[in-house]
Amino acid sequence: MTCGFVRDFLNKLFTNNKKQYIIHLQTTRNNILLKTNNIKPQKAEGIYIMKILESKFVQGFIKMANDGYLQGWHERNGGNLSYRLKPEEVEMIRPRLNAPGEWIPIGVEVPGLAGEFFLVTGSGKYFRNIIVDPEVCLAIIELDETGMNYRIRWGLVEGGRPTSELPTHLMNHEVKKKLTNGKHRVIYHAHTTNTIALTFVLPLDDKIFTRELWESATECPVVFPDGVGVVGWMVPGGREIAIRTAELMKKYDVVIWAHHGMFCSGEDFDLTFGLLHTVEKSAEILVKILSMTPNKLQTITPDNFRSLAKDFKVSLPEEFLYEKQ
Ligand code: 2HA
Ligand code: ZN
Repeated sequence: MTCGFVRDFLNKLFTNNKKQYIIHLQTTRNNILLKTNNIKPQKAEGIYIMKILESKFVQGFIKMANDGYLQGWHERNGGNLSYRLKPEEVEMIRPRLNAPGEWIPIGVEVPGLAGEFFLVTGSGKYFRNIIVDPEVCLAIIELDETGMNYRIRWGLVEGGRPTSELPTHLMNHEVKKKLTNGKHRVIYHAHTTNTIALTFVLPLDDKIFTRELWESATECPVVFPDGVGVVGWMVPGGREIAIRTAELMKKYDVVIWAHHGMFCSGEDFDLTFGLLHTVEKSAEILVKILSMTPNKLQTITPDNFRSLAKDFKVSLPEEFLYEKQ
C-alpha cells in the first residue's frame, strides 16, 4: 500500500515536465531502493521493448536468488535457479537479445521445451553476486527445435556456461510444463542445511520423509499435499541424476537429493521460494526435535491429518498416513 502511494506520488512528480519516467521500487529487508530513469519502453509494431534488466521477471528472479542467499542456502556457487519465459516476455526483450551464437548440446533431450527461452544462473557463479552483477551471473538461453541444444542469447558477459544442473532443470521443466498445462515456470535448487542434515539420519524413503516433514509443522500438508520425493546419493550435474529427479517430479513438486540439497518446482517465484522455504523450516524443527530427544511426547496423528485435509480441502494420500509402530 505504501509502495503504491509512493509510486503514484513520484509518478505525478516526474511526469510534470513531460518526461516519462519508469519508477522501480525495490524493497529489501532494511531499506527501500528507489531507481528512476527517463527511458520509456519503446513501442515497435505494438510491442513494448523493455531493457532486459528492468523487466519484471528478471527483477523477480534476482530478488528470489538474493532471498535464498540471505537464508544461507547458497554457500560459494551452491544452488541454481531457472525460469521459463512467457511468450510475451520473449517478444518484449527480443530486440535486445544478442545475435544467436552456436548451438551447444544440453546432454539430455527435452523435445517438450523446443523453442523455449529460459533465464538461468551461470555455472560457478555465486548467488551472493547476482544482485550486484546480474549480467555476469545469469544467462538467457534459447532451445532449438529438437530440444537437444541450447544457445546463449543474453548475459554471462564475462563468459561461462549455464548452471551445471541444466539437464535436471530442463528435464524437470519438461515434466512440469506438461503436467500443469504450462503453469509451472520455476525450478529452484538450494543447499538447504536442515533438509540435508535429515538425509543422514532418516531412511531415504519418500513416505518417511513426507510424513516426518508433515508432522513437524501443521501448514506442511497444505503447502505440499503430494509429499516429497527422495533421491539417494548420486553424482550431481549429469544425465543420470536428471532422469531420476524428473521421474520423481511426475509425482511431487519437491525432490530431496541426499547429502546435497533440494529441488522445487512451482508456478512463480513466490510460490516456488515459499515451497522450498516451508520444507526447510519444517526440517529445521525436526532437527531441533531430534537434537532434544529421539521420542516425541505428542505429535500430529493420521486422524489429525485427515481432519486437516477436510477443512483445508486438500487430498492427502493415505500412503503417508500409516500407523507407526
Ligand atoms: O554448484 O549446486 O548441484 C551448483 C550446485 C550443483
Ligand atoms: Zn547443488
